[in-house]
Amino acid sequence: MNKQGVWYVEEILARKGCLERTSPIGRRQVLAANIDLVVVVASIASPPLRRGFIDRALASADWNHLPAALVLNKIDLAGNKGAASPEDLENIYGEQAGYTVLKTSAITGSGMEEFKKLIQGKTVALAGISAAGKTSLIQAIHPELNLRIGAVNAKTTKGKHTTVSARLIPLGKDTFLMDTPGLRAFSVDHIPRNELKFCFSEFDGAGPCKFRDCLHETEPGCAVLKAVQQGSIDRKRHASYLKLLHEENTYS
Ligand SMILES: Nc1nc2c(ncn2[C@@H]2O[C@H](COP(=O)(O)OP(=O)(O)OP(=O)(O)O)[C@@H](O)[C@H]2O)c(=O)[nH]1
Ligand SMILES: [Mg+2]
Ligand SMILES: [Zn+2]
Repeated sequence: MNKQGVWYVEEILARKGCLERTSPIGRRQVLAANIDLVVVVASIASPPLRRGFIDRALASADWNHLPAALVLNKIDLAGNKGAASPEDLENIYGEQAGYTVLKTSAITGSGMEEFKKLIQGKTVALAGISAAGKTSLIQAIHPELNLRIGAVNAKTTKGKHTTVSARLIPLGKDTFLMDTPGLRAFSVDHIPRNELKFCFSEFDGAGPCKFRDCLHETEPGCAVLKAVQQGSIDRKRHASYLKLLHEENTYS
């Protein structure tokens, strides 16, 4: 209140933890607000794992200083033809990039105790492409919820976009899980070009580059490029970074 006795807004508090993307029409879009943790859900097969999607979602969370974890779902399909290797992904996203990586199966129940522990006491947004198994994971925790679960199109191996709107589901006293519709695209055009490199946490550990403003592209004396060559930073992660760095208003 000022001296004249008029109320005015002193401060607008920043929304706690927002997950954002750039929408297909080029606007910044809040996918989930007031969350403590983003869990990127990816199925190791059926639909095939999309590394690009994972990297975008993780980068977006990072840019908003939001903790993120990766859940590799459908672990029961490991070893099947075309399935991604959970061990490789644990090494890349866990050991190298420092994220919590869990392996789950909503069908067999494998890894569900770890998943429950991860989300305990938090408000969590699930993000992933259609049919990764987001709703199935919630349903596995609370079978009585009777949520709609879709199938995978046998021909295209794509999901059918079963969940159509975001929904916050209370699980116990202080745990909330936000189920979200499967995303086709996760553009991060809203992240400034020169800040993208901070959204790939393993780049930090590579040591200083010769130039302080190094973009880790082709610069001489780049510690990140050296780490990629030596194998301590995954080549595909670096390729994802370069793709984001060079894309302008393209949505994939
Ligand atoms: N084999 C296997 N299938 C699973 C697993 N989790 C989910 N599924 C199947 O994957 C399909 C899609 O599951 P949903 O839970 O609807 O996927 P979603 O991520 O919520 O999909 P959208 O709502 O479209 O975004 C269903 O046929 C599930 O039965 C799993 O751990 N293993
Ligand atoms: Mg769903
Ligand atoms: Zn560099």
